[in-house]
Amino acid sequence: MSEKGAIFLELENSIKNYDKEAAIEAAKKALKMGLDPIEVIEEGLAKGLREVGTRYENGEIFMVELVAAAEAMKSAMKILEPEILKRKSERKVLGKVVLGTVAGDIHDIGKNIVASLLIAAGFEVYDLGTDVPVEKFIEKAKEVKADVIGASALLTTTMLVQKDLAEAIKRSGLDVKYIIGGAAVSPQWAEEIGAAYAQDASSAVEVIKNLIKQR
Ligand code: B1M
Repeated sequence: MSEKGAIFLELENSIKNYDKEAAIEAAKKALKMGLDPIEVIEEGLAKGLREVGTRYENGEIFMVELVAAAEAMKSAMKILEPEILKRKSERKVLGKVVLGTVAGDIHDIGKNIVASLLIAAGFEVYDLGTDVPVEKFIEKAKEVKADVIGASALLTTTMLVQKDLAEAIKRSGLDVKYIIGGAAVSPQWAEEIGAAYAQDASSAVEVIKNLIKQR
């Protein structure tokens, strides 16, 4: 196995073993090797976390392990995020994005990656956090004159809030584009509710750039 493959496996295993210290060490090592932090997340940490999610779904582990894996991932993210932001290249603001995880949903790891990549790409990001009610997205978008609203959802139940938000955006008369994402979401769902869609954080940046071009 290549050195790169080995470190990705180390990252993945640190999450599968719920081992925060190992995750931090592996993230530091990956950066020292000069690896792209996004690749480090997607090819290492996130793979481990999704595997832990599957174990949970199959009843092989309990909530306490799921939480421990998420904490290990978040600790490693703290090492990687400054590196992502350092890559901020463009000086002019590309647009304003109001971002959040919808009401009823507290998953924020993926949403935070989207936020970091958008900032690094030159967007002004207003991250409303998690469990964000529809009205709060609308209020903030009005206040900052946002170009784009982005809503993340990881649960099949909270996906429905993305639809409520689509309807609220229409009612508000705001001239704003809308993008959704998160593990529960499919392109078909996005089409059904009239939103743009991105499968991962890197494509979210590209899709949002294109949405802004259409304005
Ligand atoms: Co939760 N959880 N969880 N969980 N959790 C899932 C989502 C689940 C699929 C696990 C499973 O059973 N297999 C399942 C949902 C089932 C369903 O509805 N279909 C589930 C469940 C059931 C639950 C609880 C209900 C469990 C319980 O209490 N019994 C509970 C819900 C709490 C709530 O929100 N109200 C719960 C709680 C938790 C923790 C708190 C323990 C923790 C979250 C910690 C945190 O985020 N701060 C957690 C975790 C970690 C997961 C899994 C394992 C991993 C999620 C993650 O961070 N992935 C997850 C399993 C899975 O997703 N397969 C699971 C890594 C991350 C990088 O990927 O978030 O997909 P992701 O983000 C990607 C893309 O989706 C995209 O870009 C990101 C980067 O590439 N993206 C966007 C994300 N947002 C975007 C927005 C965009 C565009 C792209 O535009 C705006």
